[in-house]
Amino acid sequence: MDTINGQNRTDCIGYKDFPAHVGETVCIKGMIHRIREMTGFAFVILRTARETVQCVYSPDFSDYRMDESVAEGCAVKVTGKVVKDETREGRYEMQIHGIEVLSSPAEPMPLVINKKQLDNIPIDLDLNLRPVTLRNPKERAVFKIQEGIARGFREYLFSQGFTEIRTPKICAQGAEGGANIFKLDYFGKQVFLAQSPQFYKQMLVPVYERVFEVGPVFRAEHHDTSRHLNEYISMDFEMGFIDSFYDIMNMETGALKYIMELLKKDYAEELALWSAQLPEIGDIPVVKFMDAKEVITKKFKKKITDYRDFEPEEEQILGKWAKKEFGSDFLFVTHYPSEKRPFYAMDDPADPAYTLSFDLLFRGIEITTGGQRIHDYNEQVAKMRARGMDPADFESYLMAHKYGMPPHGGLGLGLERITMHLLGFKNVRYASMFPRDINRVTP
Ligand code: AMO
Repeated sequence: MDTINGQNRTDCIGYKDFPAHVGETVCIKGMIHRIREMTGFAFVILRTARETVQCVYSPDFSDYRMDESVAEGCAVKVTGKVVKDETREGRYEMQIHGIEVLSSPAEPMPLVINKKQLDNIPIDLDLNLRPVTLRNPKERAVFKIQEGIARGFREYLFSQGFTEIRTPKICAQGAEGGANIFKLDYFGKQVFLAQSPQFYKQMLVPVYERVFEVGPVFRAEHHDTSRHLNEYISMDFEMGFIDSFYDIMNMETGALKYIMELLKKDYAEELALWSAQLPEIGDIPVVKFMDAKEVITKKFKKKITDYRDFEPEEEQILGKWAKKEFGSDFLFVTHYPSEKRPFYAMDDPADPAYTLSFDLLFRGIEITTGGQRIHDYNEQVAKMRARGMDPADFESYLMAHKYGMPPHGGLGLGLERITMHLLGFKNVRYASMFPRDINRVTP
């Protein structure tokens, strides 16, 4: 390998290049995933960035003789001839002429990673061994699919004139209220880890009109639940000059349609490993919060104990209802009670007890919160005061309102939550590469 103008050049090719090199001698690099000894020959399965590649060793192919230094877990460069795989239509393999071992593992694998899927191991063991368990192609596929979701979100918003932003994660104030905020000692001063990029994305609306961010946010969740992480990836956008919060719901619908198309096109193999069913997205049904509560009591005969928010079981009921009634995996619920929404949410002028806000449920779990925000300075200050907040603590945020901002709104979509429900996981931790929960900060 030599370096020209800062670019690495290697004579090796990838599996995708195999069809163009049939009959030629080439090389490929990868990790030895599996060795299957047969009588008189052996399969050496290489794990490359995205594929597993079948290489066949036989003394008939060349003078090269494979020995014990070639073992599972080795990083290798394999040289050989590309041929069509006679047993599998449309697949190619390599007849080995030589293997150069680039590095060898110090110890054997702590568990079997080279089967179709990991054995049924406890979640804690899986997560403790993530640097290894992720090498299993089915496990690896989760985060390739997740890449596709974030990529789709990004690509769609670029196509709609959004600007990508990166905002601070060390903040002077919490944006979402509540007790689930991490406090941090900052050279003797108390600061906080960002619960969301809410303030910054709003501040940037008068600058760029439409902004988005895909980045980590932090929530000090005190309970161990199957749907909460202490650090998760939030996909946020904020847009100016909206006519109503329905503009935001439309933008999200467009983004979700684009994401599903992209997954279908570019991530089919990974989805197949999980037998994942992509949702069809047409017009997503919309129901008002109080009407949804009525559906739960009247149609499902469940007694409501809290009229300010949904219990997880109620969301599941609504998920089933949306599927049965509208054939939709998604449901927008709008007009949440003001009491349960943050201070920046705009109240509905028609009934200020409710907000111009929404959640999106996907297969019965909340994946998005969004809505219209207060843009008027005096209105925002008044709402803060009514909640016992001191506007002086939010001076830099309120600068945006003070010096003028357009009607605007936006949303936050939890990347792990959508991944979890797309792949049918029971626990959100499976959808986080290196999850952080109340008991876990490693790996
Ligand atoms: P909210 O707090 O509802 O809204 O969060 C938005 C979305 O983020 C996901 N989410 C979580 N995912 C994993 N673990 C958690 N602990 C967790 N908490 C939330 C959910 C949720 O729907 N600023 C607003 C958004 C906005 O209005 O723009 C906000 O953060 O998918």
